[in-house]
Parts: sequence; structure tokens; C-alpha cells
Amino acid sequence: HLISIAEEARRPRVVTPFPAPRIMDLPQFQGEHKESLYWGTYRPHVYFGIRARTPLSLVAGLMWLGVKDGRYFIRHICQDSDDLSTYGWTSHNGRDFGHQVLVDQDMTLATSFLKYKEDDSGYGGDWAVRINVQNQGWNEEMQKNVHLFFYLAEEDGNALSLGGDILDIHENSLLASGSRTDIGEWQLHLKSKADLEVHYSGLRTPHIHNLSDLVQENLASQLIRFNRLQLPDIYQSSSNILVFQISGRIPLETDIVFVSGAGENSRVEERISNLAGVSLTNQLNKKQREFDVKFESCFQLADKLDSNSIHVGKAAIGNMLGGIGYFYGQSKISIPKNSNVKSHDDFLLYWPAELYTAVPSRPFFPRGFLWDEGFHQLLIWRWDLHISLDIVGHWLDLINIDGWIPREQILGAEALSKVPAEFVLQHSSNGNPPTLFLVLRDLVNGIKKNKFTASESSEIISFLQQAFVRLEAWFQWFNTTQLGKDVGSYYWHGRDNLTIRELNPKTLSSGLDDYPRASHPTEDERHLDLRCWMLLAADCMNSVAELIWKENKPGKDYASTSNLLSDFDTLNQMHFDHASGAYFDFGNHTEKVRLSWKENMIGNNYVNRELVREVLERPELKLVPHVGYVSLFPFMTRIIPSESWILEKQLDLISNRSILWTNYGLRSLAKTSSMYMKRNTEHDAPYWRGPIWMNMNYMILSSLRHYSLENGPYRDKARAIYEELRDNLIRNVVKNYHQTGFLWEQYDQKQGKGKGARVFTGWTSLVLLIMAEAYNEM
Ligand code: 6A9
Repeated sequence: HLISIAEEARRPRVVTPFPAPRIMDLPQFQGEHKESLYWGTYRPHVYFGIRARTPLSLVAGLMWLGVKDGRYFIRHICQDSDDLSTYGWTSHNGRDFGHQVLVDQDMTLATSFLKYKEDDSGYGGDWAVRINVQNQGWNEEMQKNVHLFFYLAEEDGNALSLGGDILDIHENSLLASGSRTDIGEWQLHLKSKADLEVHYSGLRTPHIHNLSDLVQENLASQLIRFNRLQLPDIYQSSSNILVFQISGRIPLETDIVFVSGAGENSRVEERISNLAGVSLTNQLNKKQREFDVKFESCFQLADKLDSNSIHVGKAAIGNMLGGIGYFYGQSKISIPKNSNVKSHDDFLLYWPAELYTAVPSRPFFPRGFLWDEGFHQLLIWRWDLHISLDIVGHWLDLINIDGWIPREQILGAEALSKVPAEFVLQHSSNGNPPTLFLVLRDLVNGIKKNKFTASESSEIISFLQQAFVRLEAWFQWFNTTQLGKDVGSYYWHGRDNLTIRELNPKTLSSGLDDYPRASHPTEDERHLDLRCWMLLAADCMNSVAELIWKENKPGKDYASTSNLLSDFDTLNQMHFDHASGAYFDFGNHTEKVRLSWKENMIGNNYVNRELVREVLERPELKLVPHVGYVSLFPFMTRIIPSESWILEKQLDLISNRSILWTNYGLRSLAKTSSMYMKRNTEHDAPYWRGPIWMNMNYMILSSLRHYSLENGPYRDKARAIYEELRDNLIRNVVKNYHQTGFLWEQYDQKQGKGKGARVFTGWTSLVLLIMAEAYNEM
């Protein structure tokens, strides 16, 4: 015991957990709640995968052979290069049902997931997967057959037993069995009416994150030796991975059933037949109907929108919920400067942690991102409050003793395998907008407006009571480390003031990466967006404290911070530019910068050339004149009084076509900005310098709606702009979805075309809230 205390004391602060009871230890997250969320489609980076919410799980997944130009390819991990014409969850309830459609060339696969708990089931219940394969009948012979691979892998290395006579699946449906301490004995069965051929491979390896390679190697060696496209039917002793190849003629349908607690007298036969065939069809249909009913009762689109839009709305919530993952591992943290930490590596390991979270994009960013998550939860809490609290609780439990939460969560080998090395380390000096306050604010307001049942309200309150010290620490982290020079000023610390290659040094912490700021980062900077995030945070802290402590509020006086930051005159003195009527950052700045090629010579010899920044004028302390999303933060935070002429100015900036307005949504940066659509370096294309992003459009739209409901001279103007912006956003996302099969990371401001990562079902899914006119409260 003494040794562990000594070890604790030696732990560098940055990797020391915040010393308070964990939120996830609250009773409301135990028992039935926890069990009900045990199994799920929590592996968003694969096309179809199942695991349990436990660090070392039994995991399951699907691969298939895609055919293109007469060649076979393994499909497994979501990747753009597979060129699927569409894929995603058309419905998913986040708990026990989901339906996904994937189109790979000629072939359409549908994967359905159903979970079911019976008295005899083990912990977490049983589940079934239905895989249906159709094709459009292109005539090539190789496209008439399909090869599916369904696998099970034990992360903790337990051996898996092979079922009976696998090669005769019609007589024997048992594929595999095993036993785990969490769920007891379990069995996996294959049920199908189709004429199937089944082969298998049992392997032992600790590295389960490159299963695609394993299968590929196995297939290739068989192909070379026997000219057969089938797994070798070999079982290595104590295999912890079992892969089943299921081949057949298209159209084909097969059910795979997993039962836990499969000891004697547990009615295994009966439970299996309940989860297969006609009975499964009936249950899936019932769940589908329930999903549709819940969708309508949550979002009420039937009278508002056409079926094309509603279809996209369902895909938005389906993918948001179907994309939820469970991760376990340790973040790698860069060693803080000015610390005397000694380490053999160039990083420190965060404590081992679990994270249950939605993800921005299954193929590109299948992991947790802090500020994305706040936006995700705006959708999720409206669908399932308990899932939402569980996710926010996991995030807040990641806070360290200094009140810092790592921005990007890369936990475990599977998550790590998706991230290029230079992006892995997290820097403890960097923040990210505290968007979780957006959700908490909605919840607090929801209680005040009686949106929740009594038991939901009391769960939210006990959640907030437990979370409070963590929220305080988080607030304090921002309120100390990100302070600016003047009272009420803040800036995103960590911008690079030595770089010579960037046109404008990036501000990754802000989430708006290359959005232009002061040309020369200094301590004199004032970042408008951060100031407004701090107002949101202070105001939210204040209302949380009021709600949960009634009298005798402990802790800080958040009301005074909130009053200071919402003071209109101070805001205007620090950030308002009378000439343009816009709000700006402040800092050491010149507009006269450009990138130009520089030839590097050694003596008289030309070595190479590089693009470097030239500064043609001495920077000065002043407002930084870029109109764009940052300029609209005071509008988004509703600091501007509804009768102020400044409000009209903001409405003008928004609706002006030569500034921010397009037919597809609002540009991130004004067409008139000197940085509009400029590259930041030779390799960095413009990102937040023009394209349309849904999260900011959602916030702006929320405020337009707000001002259209408040009394004041600009009410009608706000309403007209609101209606049109909403129509534009919906129309464009829906059109892109139907044309391309996907939701996109951003939309091009010239033609409205989806850009960046496709299958970006994170904050782009906010389009559903826009359809439903469900906005965030301030
Ligand atoms: C790169 C490369 C396969 C960038 O949605 C997540 C974040 C946002 O939080 C942020 O505001 N995206 C936005 O500007 C994408 C983040 C990519 C960073 C890691 C790894 C992986 O390539």
C-alpha cells in the first residue's frame, strides 16, 4: 500500500486522474442500465462489428469479398478506397436494434442487428445478426457468388472452441462456443435456408487489429496451393480467433445467433430458433416500426417535410447512434514543457480508461473528439437521455487533476491503427471548445421547462451533483490557462509563433484549425470565440449550481463571470469594429502576408525550394479584420440585445451574398476576407476558410430563430433569413445524400457539393435537428 502511494506521488500531474468519485460509478449507471448497454455495434471503424462494453471483450465482425475488375478485395475496415457507393445505418436505436445497407459494386448487403434478453440468458443477453445479400444481376460469373467471413475474437486471449461438424452446417448449426466470466457459457450458431458452404480457420494471435491481413494471407496461401478460394479448415490449438467463411449463391440470407448463459437447461435450442428465421423477421419488423414511431415522436417531421428529407433524417440519427463506439486504452500525452518528468519515451501514458462515445466519421475519424461530442449529444439526448448521460459521464471522467481533457481520444490498438504517427500525441497545453456545456444547458433548461419525467430529472440532478467538481475543474482550467492580458479576455494558447511556413499559424485548439487569426501570435491576443465559449461555460455553471444546490451554493461565483462576459459594452470595446459592423479577434496583425517560393542554396548549389511566408509590413496591435464564423460568436451567444442596431448589422453580414451567404448555407469565411480559400502551406488546402460546416450553421440558425421570436425591430428580418437558411441547408444536404449516398464533412460554398471526409455522420447529422427545428438554448 505504501509503495502504491509513493508511486502515485511520482506520477506526473498531467497523467494523474482528477481526485474525485467517478461519474460512471453513480448507481444510475450500474445494474439494469449497464447491462442493457452491454453488447452493441460498438466498433464503428468496421463495416459491421459487435463487442461488449468491457475492456477485454469477445468481439465479432463481418468481412466479405468485393469484386472489382475481375479481382477480389477484402472488405472489413471502413475505408474510402473500397469505394462503396453507399453504406450506413438507415435505422438504429442505440440499444437493441439497427439496420444497415451497404452497396459494393453490383452487390447490396444488408446487416441487421437485434439484441434480446431472456430469463435464461447470461449477462447482457443474446443477439442476432441477419446478413442479406442481393445483386443487380451484372452477368459475370464471379459476381453470382458471395463469400462472407464472420469472425469471433477474444481480446483477453481465451481459447474459442469450434462447433461440431462445421462443414455440414445444415445438420449442425453450432459454429463456436466458449465461456467467459462475464456472460457464462456461450454459443454461436448459423441458421440459413440457403445452400451454403462453410469453411473456417482458427488462429492464435494477440493482435486482433489486423484481422483483414490474417484472412487475406490464409486465403492467398490456399489459392496458391490448391487454387481454391476457401479457408483451410484448420484449427490451431487454443485459437482465440475463429473465422467462418460462408459462401453461397446470391441472393442469400443468413442469420447468426449468439446466446449467452448457455449452460444446461437454458433452453438454448428454443432461444436460437427465436432469434432466427421467421421469428427474427418478425422481431426485426417490430423493432423497425418502433424506430419509425419513436423517430416521429421525437422529431415530428411528418407534417413538415417530404419523404426524401425524412429518409435523410433517419439516416442521420441512425448513423449517429450506430456509430457509437466503446474504446479502452491509454492516450499518449506529450511531455509538458518545463516539467522535470523523466521518461524513456517521448510521451507519457494517460491512465487506462474506457470511453463510450459517438464518432465524427467511421472511415476517417472513428474515435472520440471532445468538441465534436458536445454537438453529437444535442441529437442524442433528445433520442435517449440515458445514452447521452452515459457518454458525457465517460468524457468527464477523463479529466486530469489539472482540469484538462485530452481533445482527441485514441484508445486501444484498433483506434491507434487509424491515426498517422504525427497526430497521436495529445498536448496538455491545448484545449478544445467546451461544447459539453451546450448539452448540460439543454438538460438544465429541459428540467425547468418540464421536458423530463420526474425520474429523468432526478437522474440529471444526481449526475450534475457528481459531475460538479469536475466541471469546476474544467472551467478553471480554461479560466486560468487560456486567460488573456485584459480582464475578460481569453485566447487559445499554443499557436506557433516561430513558424515560417504557415500563411497564418493554425489554432487547432479552437476546433476551427486554419480559420485566420492574428498574423503574429502573442500574449496580447483576444479570441472572440473563446470569450463566448467562456460565457456559455460560466452561465451554464451558474445555472447548474442554482439547480443542484438551491441555497448555499458552494464554490465560485459564476454569475459574476457570466455578467462580465455578457456585458455588451465591454464586448464592444474589446471586439467590435464600427466601420464594418462586425466582431473580430484582436492581436498583433498585418494583412500584408503571402506565401512565396524560396530557393535553398548551399554555396552555389540549388538544394530545394520551399514555400515560406513573407511579411511585407510590420504587424500592429489591432482588430483582425476577417469576417466569418468567429465574427458571429456574439450573435450565436445572444449577447446582442434584440433592439440594437448591431443586431441588424449581424443580420446583414449573414444575408449578404458577397460576404457569408450562399444557397447552401453560410460560408466559414467571408468572400471578402484576404484569407478566403487560401492555402495555409504547400500541403494544407483551405479548410475553415470558405466551406460550409453544419455545426456552426446550426448555432447561427438557433440564434436566428431566437431573434425571430424575441420582440424587437429586426424580428421579421431575422425570421426571413432563418427560413431561407434553414431551407438551403436542408435542401443541399438532402440533395447531396441522394446523389452521393453520404453525409459529408463540409459542403463546398460554390456549388454546395459535399467535401472532405465522406460518411461524416458526426455533426453534419445536426441537419436532423434543423429539420425538426430543435435548437440549442442559451
Ligand atoms: C487527423 C488523420 C485518416 C477537424 O471532426 C474531428 C475534427 C474536428 O474536431 C475539428 O474541428 N476534424 C476539425 O477541424 C477532423 C480531425 C482530424 C485530425 C486528425 C488524423 C487521419 O486520417
